[in-house]
Amino acid sequence: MQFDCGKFQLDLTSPCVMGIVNVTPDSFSDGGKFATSNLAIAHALKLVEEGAGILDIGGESTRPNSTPVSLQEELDRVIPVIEGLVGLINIPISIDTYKPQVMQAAIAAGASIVNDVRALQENGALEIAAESNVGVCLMHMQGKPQTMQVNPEYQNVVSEVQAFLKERLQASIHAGCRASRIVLDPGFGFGKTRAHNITLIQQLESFTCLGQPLLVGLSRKSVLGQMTGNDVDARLYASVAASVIAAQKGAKILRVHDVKATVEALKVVSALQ
Ligand code: 7PM
Repeated sequence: MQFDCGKFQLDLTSPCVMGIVNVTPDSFSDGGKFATSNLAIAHALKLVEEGAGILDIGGESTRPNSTPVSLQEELDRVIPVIEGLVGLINIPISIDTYKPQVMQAAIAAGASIVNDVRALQENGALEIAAESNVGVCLMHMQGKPQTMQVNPEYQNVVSEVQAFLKERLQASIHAGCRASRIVLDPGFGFGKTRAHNITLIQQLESFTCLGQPLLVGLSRKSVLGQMTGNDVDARLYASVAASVIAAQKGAKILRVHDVKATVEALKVVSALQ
């Protein structure tokens, strides 16, 4: 089980932790662009030390319920961080964006993975992914970030999410992305109720029939808040439990905020499996 992303070939025999680096002025400082970039880079280096196998850099445009970020603002946030990190680390950098222009600039700056919550559906995104040799994460989302949590509905959430991912996988391969460059993600919390999220976790193993490595992002998400009653800043233990369960059900990449705790827990999972 190997994931080809740019110059990297990740061995996914044992699960890999993708550390989240949010580059948002409020999440790091109230200072200027330079201070924000430097704090994000310092945080990213800490996640590498803690054992991250991938860093996922995001300028917030993919977050549910967030005020949209302009193209220029997103570029100003993420590109300096990628440029600053690329010479310092030896693991793939992922760009969390759905905007083709951001993908292109990020790849030029040294990103090796495109993590797209819209699964390359924006005009031009498929072509950019195909023309480079980056890895791609295709994620499922129902609806648009602003309204997707209003009243998500499915006849059968598992088969509908799988059918969507299968279609996007085929479209990506048809556009010229080799299958070894593609990972799939059910998109927890993106147009899903608590019951939908739980069903998807319980039946995660059935997604392995799509033949691609699975990426799971449950870290600090509201479904874990609903289960524990905890606010977002107190969901560490719940997040680790969710990553462990996801790994046992076949997830190969765990997208998390808390890298050290997750890496340690997954070492135990690997040793005992
Ligand atoms: C508010 C709510 C802020 C949710 C941020 C989020 C995923 C992702 C995100 C995921 C992939 C977060 C999310 N979630 N990309 N980007 N999979 N591939 O928790 O589950 O970071 S944004």
